[in-house]
Amino acid sequence: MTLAATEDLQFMHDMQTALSQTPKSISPKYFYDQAGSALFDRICELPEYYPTRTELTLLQTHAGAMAECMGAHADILEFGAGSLQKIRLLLKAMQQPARYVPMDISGAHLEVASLSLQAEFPNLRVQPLVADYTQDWQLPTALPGAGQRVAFFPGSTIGNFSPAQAHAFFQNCARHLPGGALLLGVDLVKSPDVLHAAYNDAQGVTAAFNLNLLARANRELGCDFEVTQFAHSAFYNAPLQRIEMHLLSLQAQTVHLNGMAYSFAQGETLHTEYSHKFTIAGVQQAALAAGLQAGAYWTDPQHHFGLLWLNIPHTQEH
Ligand code: AVJ
Repeated sequence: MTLAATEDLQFMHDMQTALSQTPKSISPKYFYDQAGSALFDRICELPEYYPTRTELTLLQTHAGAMAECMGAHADILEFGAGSLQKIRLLLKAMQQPARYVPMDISGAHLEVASLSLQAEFPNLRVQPLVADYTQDWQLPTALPGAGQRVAFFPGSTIGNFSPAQAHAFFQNCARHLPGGALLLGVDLVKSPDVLHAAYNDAQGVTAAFNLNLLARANRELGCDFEVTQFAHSAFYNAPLQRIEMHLLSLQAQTVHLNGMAYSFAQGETLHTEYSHKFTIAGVQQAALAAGLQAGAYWTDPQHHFGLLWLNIPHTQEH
């Protein structure tokens, strides 16, 4: 079976599960088909959406210090092959990076990203890895002679995880990267107004991004979502420190998938994303609970975004 077919089956299965549940909920990883990825790129350019440009500025400003933490000949793994812009800033500052392994569920996306990076860094060993970092993963074997293994997880994508999933993710890092480190980008807790605006932009790009999930299900799974009868809903859940995105049914309606009918009551939602917000101390504590040790961190003057260095201890020999 081809990879695309496997991905389709997984989407079909997960959408079926999503529609059968109460409350209805699906993984945000399904936002990122071609149309969704293009919309996400537009989100990153929006005046209200500060995370991307703040993180890029942090990387620009502190790439030297981060490269110093990495040391020479580091073996870099990136979760998601989203933004080559970010890894490029690090690679340029690093001392002879040994290898770059971008990990992504989308093989097509990975290939495009890898080829363009390889062209830019001809001496770098670029080794794409098709895997789902929201599950468990396997790493390629260590490179002989390489330096520290460093995982890079930018964009506050960790905010999509529940606290339990984030814990499992840290544990996987601890297990697979002993003696290495994790460089983690997180969106920080801030004024609810700033957060609300970032997910309810004036141009409606975030709304289009959210609603594209339904259009994608219609295209790929043969669903019959009436896209105009759903509304984008995004709000800050302050006690739980997270933005929640939902698709809100504007009327009572029925959707079909695979010959099965699923009903939505008026006002019922399909939950599509959590985007958790963090404090530096909170991340360090959560990482420590999985055995990772806090190192340096970098934030902007407004404390909108943070990049944290987390050391992974060598496994204890018994
Ligand atoms: C890529 C998951 C970090 O949570 O801010 C942007 C995705 N969702 N606008 C985020 C997103 C709505 C983004 N992450």
